[in-house]
Amino acid sequence: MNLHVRRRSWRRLAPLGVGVLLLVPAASGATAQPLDRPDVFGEWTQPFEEGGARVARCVPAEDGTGFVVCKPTAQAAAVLPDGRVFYYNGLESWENAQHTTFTSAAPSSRDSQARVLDLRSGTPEFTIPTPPGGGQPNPNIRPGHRSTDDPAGMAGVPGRPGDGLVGSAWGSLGGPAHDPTSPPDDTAANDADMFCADLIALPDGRILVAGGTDWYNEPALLDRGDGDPIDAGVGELEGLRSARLFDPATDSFSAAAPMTYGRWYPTLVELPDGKVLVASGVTKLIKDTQGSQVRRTETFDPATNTWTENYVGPASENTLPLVARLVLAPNGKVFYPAVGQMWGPFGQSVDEALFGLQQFFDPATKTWEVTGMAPLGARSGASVVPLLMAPPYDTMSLLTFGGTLGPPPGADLALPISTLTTVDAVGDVTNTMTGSLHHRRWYPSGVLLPDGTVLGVGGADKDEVIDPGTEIAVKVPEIYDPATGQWTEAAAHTRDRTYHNSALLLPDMRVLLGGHSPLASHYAGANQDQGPPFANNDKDPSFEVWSPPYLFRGERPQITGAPAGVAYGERIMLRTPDAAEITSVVLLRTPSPQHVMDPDQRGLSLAFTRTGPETLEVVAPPDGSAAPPGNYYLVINKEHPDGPVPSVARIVHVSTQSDPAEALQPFPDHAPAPTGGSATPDEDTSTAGRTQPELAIVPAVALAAASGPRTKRRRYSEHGDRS
Ligand SMILES: [Cu+2]
Repeated sequence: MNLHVRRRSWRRLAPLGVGVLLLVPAASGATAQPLDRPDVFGEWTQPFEEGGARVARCVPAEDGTGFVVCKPTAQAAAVLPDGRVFYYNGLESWENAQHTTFTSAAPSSRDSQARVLDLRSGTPEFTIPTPPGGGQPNPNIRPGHRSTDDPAGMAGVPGRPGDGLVGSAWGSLGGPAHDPTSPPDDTAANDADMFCADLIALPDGRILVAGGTDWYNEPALLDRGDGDPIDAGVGELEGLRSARLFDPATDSFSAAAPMTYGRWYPTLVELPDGKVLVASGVTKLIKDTQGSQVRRTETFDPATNTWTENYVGPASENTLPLVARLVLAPNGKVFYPAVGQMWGPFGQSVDEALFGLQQFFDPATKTWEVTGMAPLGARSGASVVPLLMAPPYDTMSLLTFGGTLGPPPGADLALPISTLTTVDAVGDVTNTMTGSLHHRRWYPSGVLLPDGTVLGVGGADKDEVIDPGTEIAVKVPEIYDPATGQWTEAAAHTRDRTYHNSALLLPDMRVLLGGHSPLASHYAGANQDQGPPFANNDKDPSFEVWSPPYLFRGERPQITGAPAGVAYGERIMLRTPDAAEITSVVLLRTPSPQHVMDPDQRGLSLAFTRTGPETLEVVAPPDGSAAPPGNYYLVINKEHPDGPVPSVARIVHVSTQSDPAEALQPFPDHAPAPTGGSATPDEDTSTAGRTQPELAIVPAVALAAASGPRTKRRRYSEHGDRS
């Protein structure tokens, strides 16, 4: 079968009830074409959400505040060792804000609610963890304290060494350290927000959530929480020192030790020994007077529940943007490719010109080293995805796509630029251009797929933090093929997925797309949907699942035996009735993205030999630099003329320890995409958004129900060309 799709035109039909667009071939085709081509574009499920469409998205709160409580959206998410999905909200309770964001968002905000989504049965099920907000309020709060009680803390200066440029300069002059914040003892409901923390899967499968937000007005002039008719003051988001651990065995949170530095929008990345590095983040976002983000890193040891500050001298400090993209490189050092989120607001730094420098952090020496200026300088809101690595894992290529250019405040318009940055085992770094996106997009998610291609999905055409509401959602995902260096479009998803979207590879090798928590249009309080021509900036708690084209190439291979624990360098035996047809064996780290950043995302193709009609001998990764310890998807790919066909994953634990027990397979072989569930209706009310070209494919059953053709035409050529 040849997947070469010749030039053709398509006609789009009217939306179904929930706004799904349909795609049918033009009547002018010489031969009848299939109505949908999931083997080329993949296929999305209908959106579904907690409680379904029959449960209102927002209901009155029971606490007597007059607030509403809304279903959380997956701003951050992680696949758990049992195959379920942990997620939590962003901008919780902004539906209750009044007036402008800058005066009312902070007192209206509440701690983000977490959920666990279970798709293993094929029907979405949702669980509420204990406590739902994760806990661990700002440890800097003193009882009865008002911000004005500590003017130096409220001013944010001088601070302490490492808090920022000012604190470090002050410390070098010998000045006495002073806490850079003065958080008020206001409502306790928003002192522990996981929003703007980073999350990471520890080697044992627990999820560490470090940092986050304490919301308050500073000064607070009027406060509904104190009985005043309105909120008035100047909003502040204090970066939390707090850290929490989510245990999937009990669906509950517990305290982790707090960090030394408060961090809002930090980055967590796992090191070769299973410890976790934290970098960047800011102590106070809005009235930041430190002149930069936190300049020192800390390392978390899960075995002792302790953070250790990494400081041996000035070379231990660095200036990085918010949510700086970091990745563990083949040389065992942490690489910063000069990508982050440049516009907070106000994530500016006085030395932000240095954000364009590519650098390594060496965990052994605890120092930074610059490798050079990134050719395009600093990039904001782009996605960074390591391509599949091959033995001996001495080279890693990072695909960086989308985003905007320039240090803060950066540009407004997103770009279609894609680059490859290659880092090798001796620390050499090279940068090259690769194929451009078809849709320029800020804030796309990037998902490495088991066939080595990368899904770029979601985002908007502008940096919507600059003027929220003016963005246009990009609903057509794209697939990058490293073999050709080209992107091809995929089937469009239904809902806007702009700021705070998240996309994860599920154990069945489908992609879960969720999250959409944009800022209020023009920072104008709760009235998030201001109607056309501006985008509907309501949050969206729904999910959609994409079945990639490789699931429409016939029977999938099966893993019938795999060890639960894989030790570095060992040879393991896999059982599969498809041994003769297996072309690759891959390991993919279980995902944990937030703010379209997953520093631990990585995939390794493993060397293997066929040792029998139903057995493969597979060579495990050599060490923690190639594969940091933790849970991975183990997947086998079967040969097919149109491209590899992956199995459903076994979840294996990679570390220094073997475990011959049978590895868990959370999803059954040959399971269809999840069915059941529904979502409250939503629509993009931006004028431009409604007229943007779209390509969407839905199952034939929905197609049969369609009526009322629309006549918009669009031409496509050579989709999915793999010849
Ligand atoms: Cu954010």
